Amino acid sequence: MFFQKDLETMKRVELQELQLQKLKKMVDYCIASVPFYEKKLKTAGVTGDKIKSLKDIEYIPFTTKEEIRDNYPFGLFGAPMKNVIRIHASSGTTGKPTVVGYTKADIEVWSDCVARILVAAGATEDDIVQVSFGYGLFTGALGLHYGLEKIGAAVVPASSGNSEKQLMLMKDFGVTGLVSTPTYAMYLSEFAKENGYTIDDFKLKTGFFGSEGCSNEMRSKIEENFGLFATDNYGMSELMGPGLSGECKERDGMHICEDHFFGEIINSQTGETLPVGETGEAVFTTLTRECFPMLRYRTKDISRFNDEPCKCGRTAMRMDKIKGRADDMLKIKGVNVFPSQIESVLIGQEHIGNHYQLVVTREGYLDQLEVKVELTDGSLLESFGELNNLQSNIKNKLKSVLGLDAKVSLVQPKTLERFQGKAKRVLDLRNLK
Ligand code: DLL
Repeated sequence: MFFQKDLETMKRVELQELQLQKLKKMVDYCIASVPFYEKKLKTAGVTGDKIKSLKDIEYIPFTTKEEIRDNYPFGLFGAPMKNVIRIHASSGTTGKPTVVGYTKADIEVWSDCVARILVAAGATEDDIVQVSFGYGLFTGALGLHYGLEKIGAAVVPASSGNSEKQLMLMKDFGVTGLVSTPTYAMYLSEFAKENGYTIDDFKLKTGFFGSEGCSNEMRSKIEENFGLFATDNYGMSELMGPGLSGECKERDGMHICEDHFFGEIINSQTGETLPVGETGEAVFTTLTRECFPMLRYRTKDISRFNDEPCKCGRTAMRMDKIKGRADDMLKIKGVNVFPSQIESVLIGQEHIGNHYQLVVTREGYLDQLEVKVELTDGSLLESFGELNNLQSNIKNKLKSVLGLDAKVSLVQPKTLERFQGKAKRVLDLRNLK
């Protein structure tokens, strides 16, 4: 099933020609409507007609999050306020949020993109879908909401929090689809068990999870707990929000809405563009956005593109699950470590739960990684032998995956923090910055 079949199955050469035409227009649009870009492109000597092929995009300088912040709040808007109909913002961990705006046409494109990924994942107009992302400035909830309405599904805008009520609605309304972060879905599924619900109380079929990474191991657990089929979808507020890419039922990469976004993979350190198939930082250029056009925006998210045909018939390039963020990648004793690698070791391990925390410290000149994991059964803490075995088992597995020694701390069940939005699992206490 497709939402916009012609666009989703377009021949790649035609798609690339369409991208080129849109890119040329976008460059001229940016020059005409955003003084920041006018200056930048002038310095680089780039105009729409100088772009003769998609490769010429490399003449355009990158745009960074810092530049968005420097133009807070509306400095990068390409549309006058009278044409802006929505404003979102991402909180960020420090300082002012990044603010993004949408015209009427932007909201249309956004909902189309989200509708595409929902249909690709199996959603239909018969579905009743609970949106358990927090409604507000965050793009996740309203983004999914509009996409769901576009396909005619019944939306239950539950927002996040109040897990008792979430489960009650899910059961009483016969909810068939769940939109949330994978962490919250995991938490809800455990909370359901603890509160006496069984899998038969729910009619869930599909989980549309996104906004943070999730290992395949963790996803399988959620699927098992809730009896659903889950897909991953990706996006970021600076580039519209959810809907940039999403998995189809083949689950072999997330199809990028390439007629609206042109993607590149670059070497994060050198800025050099890498060939399709190599892993690096994803960079996207919006091809149609009016209010918040972005040229070569550096996402800091690490992925890999794949332009091989997909069994589902969609021709759009796929991107691998996000491996981590260039700035989340931990460098421990000189070794590059992504939290996702640790998660894949932990989830599925017997006797331990699904919540963990990574604490990085520096003692003298030496980095230490502590992996805190919850036991599923607290009584194990009384058996030194068993505890020791479990600890060294995890330690060895981590060593073989990461290539470094980590301290493994097994803690009492339900003592680590739970999250209703994106999880914050890394505590880096090294003060390196
Ligand atoms: O999280 C947009 C979104 C909402 C996507 C709902 C999918 C579903 P931000 O809050 O701006 O926007 O955060 C963007 O979240 O740069 C990634 O690091 C991370 N992220 C988003 N989706 C995924 C995913 C939304 N599927 C940042 N896997 C991005 C891994 C993801 N990381």
